[in-house]
Amino acid sequence: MPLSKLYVGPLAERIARIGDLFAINGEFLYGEELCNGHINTTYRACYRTEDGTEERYILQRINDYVFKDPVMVMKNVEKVTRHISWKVMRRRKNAAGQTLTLYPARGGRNYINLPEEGGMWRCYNNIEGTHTYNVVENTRQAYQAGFAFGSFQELISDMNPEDLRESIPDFHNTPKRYEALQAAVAADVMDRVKNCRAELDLLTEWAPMLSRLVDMQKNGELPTRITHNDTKINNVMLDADTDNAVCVIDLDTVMPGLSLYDFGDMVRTATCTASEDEEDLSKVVMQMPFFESLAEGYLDAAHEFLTDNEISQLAFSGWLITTEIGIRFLTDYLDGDKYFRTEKPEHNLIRARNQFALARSIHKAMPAMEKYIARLVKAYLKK
Ligand code: GN1
Ligand code: MG
Repeated sequence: MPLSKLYVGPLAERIARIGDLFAINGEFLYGEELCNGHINTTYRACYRTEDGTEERYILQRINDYVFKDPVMVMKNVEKVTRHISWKVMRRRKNAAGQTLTLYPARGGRNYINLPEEGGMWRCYNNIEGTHTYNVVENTRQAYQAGFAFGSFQELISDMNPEDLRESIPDFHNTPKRYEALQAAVAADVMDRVKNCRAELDLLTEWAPMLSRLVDMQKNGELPTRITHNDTKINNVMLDADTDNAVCVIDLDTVMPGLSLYDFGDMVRTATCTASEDEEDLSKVVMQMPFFESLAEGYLDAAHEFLTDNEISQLAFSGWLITTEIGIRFLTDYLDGDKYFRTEKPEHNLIRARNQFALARSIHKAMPAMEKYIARLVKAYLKK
């Protein structure tokens, strides 16, 4: 992973201490921090087993500011990973369905609460021979990301959404996200509203479109499914040699939702080659060839179970989720940067501006995107 830092000293000691509580065999060699996500703390620990081979594991602390009920998160993750294992084993093939596996902790659960180490920890297998990309570089990666998340949805499409709980209520409820922004504007605790008038005006203009998907869900026009809800390009592991999709990660937000939330977040992160905090907004553009590959990969895996109504909103979901994440970054900026990890002043404002630029670009391309989807669907019907 590009951003990892290798540590020796107190951090390595900490990692060894936490790793020692899980069902890991062997002698601790080293640990490193993986700095990809905005939320959890993630370490990779390497052990030498008795037969001399090296094995790596992921140790992760669940951020309990973001996830108020970490046990609920773990129950959701357990159900989904076990269901996928069950299905992949029965099919005896790897339909991009290799899954994260939880290792038991001392005391018999798949997690352990360590108040002295900041809270709840869990341990996953490290998916070897793979890598991730923070931004998409070519259309092949876009196809593979679409295929990976489409396959993930297909693998869990026969689970009962009522078996999982909402670990973050209203996570993708865009109108509620907008209400939270308006509350942050009214409170203006950091005196920052003056820095984002243009963004707030833009959102006033867009506000009538924000409730489309939740309204369709309420009216029974879109089915509730179990979805991933955080389908950023860097949450899919690709084979290090071939870039074929191997496994999707970051399962903390698996919960009942709409398939369109997942597709929308892929459009946000797999069709633009600039990162989500790129400040040169001329680079923040949705690129049609990437969208085409992404849609093809996703529908290759998912077209059989998606409904016509879901398919009709694929392009729109890209605009909606990009706008929604922009709203969330802006809200956190106004709240004083409490939710997303920031690395520089105004980082959340920079991210919000970036997302609104991308949303504009998606909005402009929407007719072309819809046309392409229609063409793909027609081709499946002919097969
Ligand atoms: C957070 O932790 P990370 O980077 O995978 C966030 C997502 C946002 C994303 C924006 C639980 O995901 O919803 O889309 O940042 N996750 C949570 O980059 O809020
Ligand atoms: Mg995440």
